Amino acid sequence: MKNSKFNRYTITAALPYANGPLHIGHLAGCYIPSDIYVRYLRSLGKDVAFVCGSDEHGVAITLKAKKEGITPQEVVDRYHELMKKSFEDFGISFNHYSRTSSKIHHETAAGIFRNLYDKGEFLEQTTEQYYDEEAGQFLADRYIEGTCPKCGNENAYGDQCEKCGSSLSPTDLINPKSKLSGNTPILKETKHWFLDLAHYTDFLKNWILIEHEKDWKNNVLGQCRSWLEAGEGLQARSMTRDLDWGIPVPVEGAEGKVLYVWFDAPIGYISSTKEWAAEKGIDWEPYWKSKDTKLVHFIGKDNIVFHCITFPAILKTHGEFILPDNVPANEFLNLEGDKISTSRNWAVWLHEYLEEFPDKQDVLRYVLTANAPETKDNDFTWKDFQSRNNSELVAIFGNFVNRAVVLTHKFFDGKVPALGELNDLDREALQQIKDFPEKIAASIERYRFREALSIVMDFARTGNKYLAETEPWKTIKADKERTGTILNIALNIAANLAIVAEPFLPYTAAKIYGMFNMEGLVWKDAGNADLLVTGINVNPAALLFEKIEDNVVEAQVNKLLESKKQNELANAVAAPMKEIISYDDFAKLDMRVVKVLTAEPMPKSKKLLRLTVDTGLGNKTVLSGVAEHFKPEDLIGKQVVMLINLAPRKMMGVDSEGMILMAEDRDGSLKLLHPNTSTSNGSTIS
Ligand code: B3M
Ligand code: ZN
Repeated sequence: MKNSKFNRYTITAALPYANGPLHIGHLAGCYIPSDIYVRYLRSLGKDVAFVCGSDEHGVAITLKAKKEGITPQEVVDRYHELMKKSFEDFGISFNHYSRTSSKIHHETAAGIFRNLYDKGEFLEQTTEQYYDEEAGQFLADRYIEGTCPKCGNENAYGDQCEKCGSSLSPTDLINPKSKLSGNTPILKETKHWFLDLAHYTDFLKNWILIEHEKDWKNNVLGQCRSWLEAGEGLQARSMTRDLDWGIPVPVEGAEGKVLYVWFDAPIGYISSTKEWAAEKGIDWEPYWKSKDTKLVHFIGKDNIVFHCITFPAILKTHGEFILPDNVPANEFLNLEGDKISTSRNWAVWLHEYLEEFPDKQDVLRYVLTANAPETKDNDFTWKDFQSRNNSELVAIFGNFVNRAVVLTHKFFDGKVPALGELNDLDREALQQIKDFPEKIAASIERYRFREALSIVMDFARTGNKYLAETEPWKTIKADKERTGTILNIALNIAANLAIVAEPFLPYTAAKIYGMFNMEGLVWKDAGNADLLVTGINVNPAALLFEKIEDNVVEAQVNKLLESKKQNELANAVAAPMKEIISYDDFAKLDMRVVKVLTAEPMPKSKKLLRLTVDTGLGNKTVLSGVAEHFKPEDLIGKQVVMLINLAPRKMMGVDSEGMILMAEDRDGSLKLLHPNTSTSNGSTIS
């Protein structure tokens, strides 16, 4: 980046929908990668605007409001604050975090729509759209679900299939169903404003597939290629919706209609920049309009079409804006082998993580980067989290820094010792201090954060190896000066390590800076072996990482499994009804309230309990297959329901003279049926 043609950087991270808390998939998808990149740029001293904000429009919000029985405004107010706080808590260092319900955003988005409208860019078309007659509403985007015509996913949305990434129109869906009523919708005419994307094909092909063929990621190019080269070509897409939540369409004859959320949301990056610049008292325009500004959009793979096709088409038509230099999209992160899902509560929520692992932000940042879904979907597991913490952060990174600092205190009273005569090992270590930062920078600049982080760890390994080979704990006995040289070099490796680790592990870097009293160091200082000058004080070693025990991660896995179970229960369907019977069939059953007098396990049986019950007509013996569900004392003295005229059946040499009736819950557990007040034994049930 030394001879970069750019003087300014506008870095955006996708605006998360304000319809739920943030989870690890969000962090891994775009917020950690963008934060690493931005911290690196800032460390280089670059002029950066890192902007984001809550996406507060669209059906994602109105559906959530309906589900919770609150207003869309209440939904976005609640989650905007929660998300903003989670970002801060994890050190995602936005310059500005805005929201699309803000006035400045409404004005900016409406202004851009109007600009395109005045240029005659929209096709005004009356088409047939799906309409839910029961709800009295058109079904935009996520109000409708059906089968994806491209991949067969049965839960594709009206605007997009999250499984294969295809962008869709509601009428593309096979077997469409309204999310409001579950009904099959009807088609009804309505007027909308369409962006004729076909008209941009040549420009997009040239810009993406030729100009950026070499520097964009393969997963991004691949998706773009499939849209741009698809047989039917790019389709016109409606930029307006029949909804009552969003930015009103700023033209006549559009009452009751709002801008499509994917029209306004990317413009949120611009509004957020405007708001930031206004607060700082600077001009926002160079960040979006100067050719020497590098614009980079960090997103997840389901957002590729909107950032590579639609938004650039809008920016290009408007004419004043720059286009993104890159759109580094990540694939998806799964959790313990299953797709992360808010509605199924299959997620690690950021606010909950921090409750259980306070001060371990960097551990999560580390694991999510080391295992980032950069080129393919990846899986987060708690086992991997534990082992990366224990065998990488603790055993390699933490151990190295700790040894350098502790030995300096032990042998040199906490003062950086002088560098004496050098041997080959020393010279090699000094060379590594020079080389590592450049290698790490090269990977960051190519958006290869996983690779960059693994080189950071190699740097820490180099430090450990150097100490193991030079053995300062041995040399101290005979040669204090030699020991001083070793620790001087080790401390300088640690100081360099802090600088290059800072974009990835900002909290850890701050602790190391604190130990070395070296606030204010930046990337250009890295590569120097004299960051810590002879004689300066090093503070006592601070704890960087600590071991995570098995029971801690097991508890996390159990929490997930429990939530999966609860969710399955909530969604399980009751057993289907048996065939209809006549009253006479029913009247044959003699069911009574009986009292359990004794209960004892049947010898040699795991399942059976032997009960004596008072039926009001005398005592009966019943063998009941409930030993795995109840202990004898759970039953003794209880009134329960029994079928007393069931033909006796011999089991294990004992006649069972009836059957105790119970409810079997959806999870297979058994529940006793009691009369709700005390009832005479032998009362009939009919
Ligand atoms: N809110 C979609 C999402 O969270 C959307 C991103 C907008 S970026 C301008 O996947
Ligand atoms: Zn699909």
